[in-house]
Amino acid sequence: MSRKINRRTVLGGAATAAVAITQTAFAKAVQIGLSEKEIQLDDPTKVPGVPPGQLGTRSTFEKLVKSPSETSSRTPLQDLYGIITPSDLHFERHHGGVPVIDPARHELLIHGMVDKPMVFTLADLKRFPSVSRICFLECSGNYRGRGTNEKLRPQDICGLTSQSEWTGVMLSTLFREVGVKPNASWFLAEGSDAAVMTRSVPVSKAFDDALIVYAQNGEPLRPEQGYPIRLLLPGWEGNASVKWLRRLELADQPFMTREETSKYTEPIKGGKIRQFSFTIDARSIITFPTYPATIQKGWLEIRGIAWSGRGKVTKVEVSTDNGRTWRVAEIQGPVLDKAHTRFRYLWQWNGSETVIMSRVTDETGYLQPTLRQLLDARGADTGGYHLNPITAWRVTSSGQVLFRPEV
Ligand SMILES: Nc1nc2c(c(=O)[nH]1)N[C@H]1C(S)=C(S)[C@@H](COP(=O)(O)O)O[C@H]1N2
Ligand SMILES: [Mo]
Repeated sequence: MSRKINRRTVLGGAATAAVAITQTAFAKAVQIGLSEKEIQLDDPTKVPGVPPGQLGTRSTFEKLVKSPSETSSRTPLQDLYGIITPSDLHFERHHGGVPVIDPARHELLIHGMVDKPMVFTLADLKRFPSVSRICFLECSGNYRGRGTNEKLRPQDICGLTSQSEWTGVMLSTLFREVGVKPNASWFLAEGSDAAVMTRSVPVSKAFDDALIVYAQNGEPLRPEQGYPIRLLLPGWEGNASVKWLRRLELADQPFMTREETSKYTEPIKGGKIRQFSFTIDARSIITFPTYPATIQKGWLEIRGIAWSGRGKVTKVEVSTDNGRTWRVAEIQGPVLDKAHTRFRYLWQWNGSETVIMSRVTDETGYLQPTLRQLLDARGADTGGYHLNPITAWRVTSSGQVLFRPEV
């Protein structure tokens, strides 16, 4: 029996010549087990197309998905272009799930060491001067790569970083409104999810570049990103950017919450623990060619992203000989502060087995280290936070690209 189908079979024979095979019908055909190749599409010039709809769709031919676990889901970095992460592909990390919050009843309380404690509704927040900026958000637990698994994609290794254009109000504006006392040096940020996430943040970050955001890539924040409002600390570990924000309390010392004592701290040499390590260190990763790609002999463009929580990316270097020599890659603008930045490097693969990798330097002069250098500096048992090592990919002589696990 032929598995060829057309719009008539998919639409149950009821189709008339005026009905095109819609995305939905096409998706249905894929769902019943037919591959795109087996589906006989109509000549698109011979049938009317689908009329405009209320929402746009992504092509059924594109399989862009996050890879969810119980606690997080990861951005498919290897499948994306440019520097903005589509909102539905922004990574997610929730400690108590995504709450449903009615924006009309949601309020933000700012109190503690302030002249005038105040409660802001969402409408109040939107009346303040609005600011938009593009920056990345990355979980400090964004590393996987030790072990023996070669079948890891960029998404699996470091998919807990995404980038959006965020819109909201500067936290400094609100702090001036309530009159933060001169001796207030820390503030607590509290979320209204089931985890009631709390973190202490230095007041200096508020007067630097912290935002209370209510929009992402031109639309209200997504529920997964903290609808209706979240704290956004550009360049700092994602955990401190408290989602579903409901309360800020000013004090003259940190609050020592669970997330900054038992969690989100790193063991370092000498039996010590590093605490409040907020800044995301510079990192880069090749996103093409990587597992599961297969390449052909000849010219190809090595592509990737680089970023730093300390400012702008100034240089990216690529090695195509397992780190023996490094060549400067081209940086593709825009180069923004604390933002994913694209790089590319034209490479002629001669068909022999090799290892390719990238490393970034940021505007403070910091150079991305190897895992070995990181562990030597911090101690081998430093745990899983703030690991930003150079990531290497093995190209076999048949052109298969595999992750090269760290040793
Ligand atoms: N209220 C609240 N805020 C939170 C979290 C949470 O579970 N609850 N997770 C934190 C962690 S660990 C990270 S990495 C980021 C993830 O943000 P995203 O899900 O928008 O990518 O949000 C942070 N803010
Ligand atoms: Mo996180």
